[in-house]
Amino acid sequence: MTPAQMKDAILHHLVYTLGKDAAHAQTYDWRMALSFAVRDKIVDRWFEATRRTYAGQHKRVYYLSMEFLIGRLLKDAIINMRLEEAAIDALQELKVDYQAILEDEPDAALGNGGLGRLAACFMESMSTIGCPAMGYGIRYENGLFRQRFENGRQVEEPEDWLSQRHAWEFERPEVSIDIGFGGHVQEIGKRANWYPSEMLIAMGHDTPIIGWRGRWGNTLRLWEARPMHGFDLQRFNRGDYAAAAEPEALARTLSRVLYPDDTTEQGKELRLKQEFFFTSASLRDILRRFESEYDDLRLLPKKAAIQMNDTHPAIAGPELVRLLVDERGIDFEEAVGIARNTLSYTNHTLLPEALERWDEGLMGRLLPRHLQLIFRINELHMKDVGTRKVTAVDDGHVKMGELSFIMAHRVNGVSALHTELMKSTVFKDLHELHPNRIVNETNGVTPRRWLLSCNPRLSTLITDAIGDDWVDDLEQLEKLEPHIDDAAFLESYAAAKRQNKNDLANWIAEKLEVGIDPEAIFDVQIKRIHEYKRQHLNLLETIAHWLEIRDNPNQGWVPRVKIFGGKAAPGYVFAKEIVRLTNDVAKVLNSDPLTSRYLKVVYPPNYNVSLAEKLIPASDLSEQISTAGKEASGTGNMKFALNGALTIGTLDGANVEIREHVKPENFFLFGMTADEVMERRRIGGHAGQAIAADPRLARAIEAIRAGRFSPDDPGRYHGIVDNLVHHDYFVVCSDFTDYWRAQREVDTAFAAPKDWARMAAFNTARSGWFSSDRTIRGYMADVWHAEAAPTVEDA
Ligand code: 26R
Repeated sequence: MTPAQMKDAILHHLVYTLGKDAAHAQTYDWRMALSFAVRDKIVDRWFEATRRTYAGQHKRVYYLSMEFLIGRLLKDAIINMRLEEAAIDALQELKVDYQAILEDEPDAALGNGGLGRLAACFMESMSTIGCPAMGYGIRYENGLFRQRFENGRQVEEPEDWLSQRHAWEFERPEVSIDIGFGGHVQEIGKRANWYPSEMLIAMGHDTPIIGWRGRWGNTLRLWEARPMHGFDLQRFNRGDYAAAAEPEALARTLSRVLYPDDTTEQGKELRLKQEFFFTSASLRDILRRFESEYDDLRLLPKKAAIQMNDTHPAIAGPELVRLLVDERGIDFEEAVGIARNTLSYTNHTLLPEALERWDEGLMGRLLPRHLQLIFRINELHMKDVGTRKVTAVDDGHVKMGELSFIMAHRVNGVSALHTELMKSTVFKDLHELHPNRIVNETNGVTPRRWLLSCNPRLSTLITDAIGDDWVDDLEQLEKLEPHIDDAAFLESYAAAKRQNKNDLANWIAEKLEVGIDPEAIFDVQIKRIHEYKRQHLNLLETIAHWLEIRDNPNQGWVPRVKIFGGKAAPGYVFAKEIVRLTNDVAKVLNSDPLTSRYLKVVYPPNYNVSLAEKLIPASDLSEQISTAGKEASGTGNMKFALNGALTIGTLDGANVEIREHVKPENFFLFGMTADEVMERRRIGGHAGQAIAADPRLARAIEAIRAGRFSPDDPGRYHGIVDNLVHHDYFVVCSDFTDYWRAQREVDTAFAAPKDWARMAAFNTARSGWFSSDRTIRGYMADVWHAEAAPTVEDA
């Protein structure tokens, strides 16, 4: 596409799709016009991919996920369609600011964190590879809440990304599926009829996901909940307007909000309803498509692979069995076999509070037929393996992890360490019974968004050095290794980082009114706020360091800016206190004339995908400091390493594999191993011992306790202090001393800029394995048994 053609396409959409003339168009209008112009190009590729999938009778992958944290889509689409030059030139002629247009797009925040962002990276990689696939989820009207700070405290506000027209989706009223809840079951022979007492409709909305160079496009189909019947006209005519609208409002609540809990189990009926709603709609859509092509349901596992992203779609097991048995007359045992060979399950956390369990009573009320089938599936499994030791139904609860395991032919962990821990802890018994079922598929990230698009300076440098094959074959980055010995290359590498840091410093000055020194170490911890991720360990080190600088302010300290980003679940009191403490610490440190040129803390609110895209390219140090054994993988850790930030981290999740790839000497390791953590917890008073042994730690805790960061309310953080001193389940105190040591090694290393640049460049060169393209190829080979289709020629 030439710039002139692009300009025509934009103007065409401006006038005929948006009904605006150029003289009156606002940023929003230009953004929509550009999006539609780009979308037109995508649609052609997308149709072609769909045609090829049908024509080649390829196996399809269905990725069922409660979350897709896709963020902004416009730049991604432009880059993958290779339309950047045309768009920039066209807009320049139209005198419209390209960057302002990109920034105008709201983030699609349909996820909480890692699990949802992984699903988004997977969608992009499947399209790049040409894996015929479809993502299925919920079209939340309100995505993850918007975070604001009020006197340092987190305030949540509804996020309303759909208050403007969404440029990328196509409404599919013809794809409307009825979903039932409640009611009763009538058994007739081996089958049963379920008569739900409540019905609503799931309507599809399709977003095309285009791969690199437009070679392939898949669909993300998100379900919107709609009422079966419109409003009640009788009631309306009687003047009872609220009651008339009630059934409609009730139905719509199912796709109203994304549950904002990152961990704590919410025994919420609405959540179970959401899970069944999107899972059932997706399965019925999948079967409908399958039956339009094939007439033997026993072929299903050959032609469809259905991935359950964590246990949120775990009801897929019993629902698929129900659809096969009750609605298609297949024998129960055979149906279980077909379902199991089609389904697979990814576990994303071993935290006990995040493993879903549903009360039998609730399940029986909402999904009476499914509860019956769960009992039968469980009995059949016990019969097959010849033991009653493991069970999916226990103590009046349905355990969704066990149910998923039993109903899947493959179960995977998301990093090597996490997979081993699955085998030895949560799924120990099931693993012994099914030793080939658990496999590892270490997570990855898409290099298109997380390098090419977010870090143009580094991307250009890389392409100048080794060509651009790295974009879809990221392990080509190893070709950078010889360049690392070239002083000119290293200098350019450092210069790109430096410019990224300047940009970020300017952005922070403008948005937060905090001045930061671009020469300082940009030390970044961005992720959901959680005790196991230990933002408070980072804060304790910050405070201890601050106190030490104050002791001796004229020594030549290596300047540092600590950047935090992340949201706390609204009901997670401890996490919210950490948010507030971070802001209180920032306030005191940033205004301390003795120390602020050496140490600052910034905490931009509302961390999300587009903020990550700004922060990661400008980072020097990546904080990956979770308690070993608790972070299943992490994916932010990979984005940082790829963009040349060095990691300070524990042997947890994918950190272990990152360290192996980038070499131990280019990674700041500290802390106990997962085994050591488990042992340390058994020692009574481990925290007290650690505090007694390290005066720096004792002083930092005392500063918080005495109210130095909350002088108007000295007791404000006694909860945090008591937890640290008396419980400290996440062994913050026991890891502090080694963390401190590693941080001082960071100072020393950073003071030698050439060596630092070499280490950073080495991280980039060795991060190729962490591409989600590699991860997807692993799933295709080991889990889905699917092959790529022949892709379309390059865009
Ligand atoms: C059940 C419900 C309350 C719930 C629990 C936990 C809902 C959502 C979650 C989020 C979890 C499971 C999550 O995001 N896990 C993260 O998955 C990433 C992708 O695999 C990992 O990198 C990351 O380590 C892990 O915490």
